[in-house]
Amino acid sequence: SERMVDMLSEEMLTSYRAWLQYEPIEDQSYASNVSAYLKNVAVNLDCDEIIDNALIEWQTALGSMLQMNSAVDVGSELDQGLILKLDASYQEDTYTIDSSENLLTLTGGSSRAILYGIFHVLRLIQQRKSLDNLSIKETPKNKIRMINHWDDMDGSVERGYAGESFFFKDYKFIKDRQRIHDYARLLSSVGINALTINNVNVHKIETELVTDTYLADVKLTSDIFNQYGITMYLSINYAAPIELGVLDTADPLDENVIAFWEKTAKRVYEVVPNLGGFLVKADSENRPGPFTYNRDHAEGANMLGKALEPYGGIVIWRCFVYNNKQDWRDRKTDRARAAYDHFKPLDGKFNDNVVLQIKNGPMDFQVREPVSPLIGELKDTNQFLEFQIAQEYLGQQRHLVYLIPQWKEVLEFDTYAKGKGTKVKDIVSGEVFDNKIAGIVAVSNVGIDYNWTGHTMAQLNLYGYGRLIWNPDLTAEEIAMEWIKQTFGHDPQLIETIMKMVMPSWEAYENYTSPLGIGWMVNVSHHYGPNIDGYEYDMWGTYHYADRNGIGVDRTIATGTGYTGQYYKENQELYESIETCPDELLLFFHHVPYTHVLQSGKTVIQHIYDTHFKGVEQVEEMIEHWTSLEDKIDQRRYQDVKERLEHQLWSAKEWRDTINTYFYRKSGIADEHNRKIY
Ligand code: GCW
Repeated sequence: SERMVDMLSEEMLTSYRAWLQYEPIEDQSYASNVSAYLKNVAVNLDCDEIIDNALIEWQTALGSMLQMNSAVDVGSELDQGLILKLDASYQEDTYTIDSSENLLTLTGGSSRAILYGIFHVLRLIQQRKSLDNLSIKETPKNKIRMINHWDDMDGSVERGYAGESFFFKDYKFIKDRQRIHDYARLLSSVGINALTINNVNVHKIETELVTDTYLADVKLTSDIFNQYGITMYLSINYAAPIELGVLDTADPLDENVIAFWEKTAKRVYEVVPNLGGFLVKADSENRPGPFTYNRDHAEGANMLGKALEPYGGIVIWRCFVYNNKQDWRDRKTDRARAAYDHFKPLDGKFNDNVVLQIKNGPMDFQVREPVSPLIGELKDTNQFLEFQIAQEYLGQQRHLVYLIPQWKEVLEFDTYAKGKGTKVKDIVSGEVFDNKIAGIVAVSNVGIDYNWTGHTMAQLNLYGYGRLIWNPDLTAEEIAMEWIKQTFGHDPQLIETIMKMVMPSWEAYENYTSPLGIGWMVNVSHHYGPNIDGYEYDMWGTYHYADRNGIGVDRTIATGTGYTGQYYKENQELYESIETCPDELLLFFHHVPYTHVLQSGKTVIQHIYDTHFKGVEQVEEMIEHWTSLEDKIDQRRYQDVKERLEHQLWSAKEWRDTINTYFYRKSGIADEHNRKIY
């Protein structure tokens, strides 16, 4: 039967190849310099499917870039070319690349490390870097580097902005698995080694993923990922015993429930022995959980942990637990407090194979939030940090927003958990508290669109996510630069121009949307476009408290919700005081009059006006930059980005005008520069 990929035109395939373009190398002197290293491959290790895939990648890439056929030999000695070998003393994902006199040696701690090393060399070549005198040693900072899909089996993707699922359609697994295979290549090329394929909101049919109805398909999918060194996990329904009609309770301490999960785990691992484990969203946004039975989350998670233990599986338990029915009159309940309030008291109570998954901020992937205070407070509990590559609140992949700068701020944040310099990146990597299981996960931004991510530029966020969590010390500039060269080529003007577009894009988005850390102000439920009072007057219960006098949420200990008290002293003091609280988070922590003067010297109201005019100008500049590249980019990708930029400009203006007029009319204070405000 015809594969979906075969139906893509050559033009679409260019988009589809993303950063694995392997464009023919035109620079002849570079080509001849590197060729000697590439002519032969000597494989001095036992081959498996991962190594096979690495070699296929190698040959495909070199065929395309250099029109050369790199001959593979098992067990031979070489004086020119690439030697692959394993070193048992290396960590699993560690590899080294050394070169001298036309000999390139790639040594890995495992087959997967060899695959990563192959991609590393190809990345160097795609960037036209020299292969002379290499002495590279790479060990990823994070052991688990994961993607979460929010795909449902009807084919839809919750918060998906790049078309439908390429795993499921009409409650079946899609038979054409080429797409999954190519996805696995993309992910492993940037070091991703784990993923879930189904939504954390597990509905009726998806509950059956752990049953014989679907297990054979789960296995087939898991195998494809395994062949690229990626371990697959499943999101499960906490209420599965009820949902599947087996029991009338899901109480984690009930014997029958325990037996149900033991039996389920046994069967799952019989069919899918390499499954990584389960991901669970419980007691959150109307999902069932242990609270129903007056049990705590440790009791809930540990019950599942025990069931998976015999098979080496792990339970990933999300901390996105909050009361979404907060009444506006109740000024003490604070959604921002919830993760900490629920999970801090349980520190040390979780099994060894349970890990808590914590969103980067206390709310929900807003353009600007402080770092979750729970990170650094769990001293005796495994944890994952959760980002969102899908741009749910950041323009839904219709706006160009480069997310790495935002994530870097999170990773570099000093929690002071063990004194000065206890950064988030060292906590989530497991180093600070010596965790057995540790890492970073993010919500996927891909779908069945021919370019994977809807917006071509959103490919950069997927690429960058992988690179950043492998090595958080890479700069946002380095990552963008690598991606541009591999995706669009080497023209210096092109590189410089795209850099000017992507680097300020997060700031631009923040400028024309919600100011000073207040967040939200989006349309309820679909979360696109401005609606300042959307959530304010909704029963979901997320507030900004703007009135004619002022705006902001008082989260201080002194007069507010006490949220600042969840931070270590240094940060607590920083945020508690209106004098020291950073401008960009002021309204997250304080309720102030519009005339309040920021550290920047501007009043809050003038800041709102200025940033909103500026944000729109920044998008206009992006468009100018992009149109200057028309001759340097293939039409498909050029048009794809151009259309979205034009929409972004329209949307940015809508934001600007909606926000400006709202606050002008609420405050009655005019713009100092007398610009047009409706
Ligand atoms: O960001 C919110 C989304 C929900 C999502 C939830 C979560 C999967 O609006 O769509 O549900 O977070 O993270 O669980």
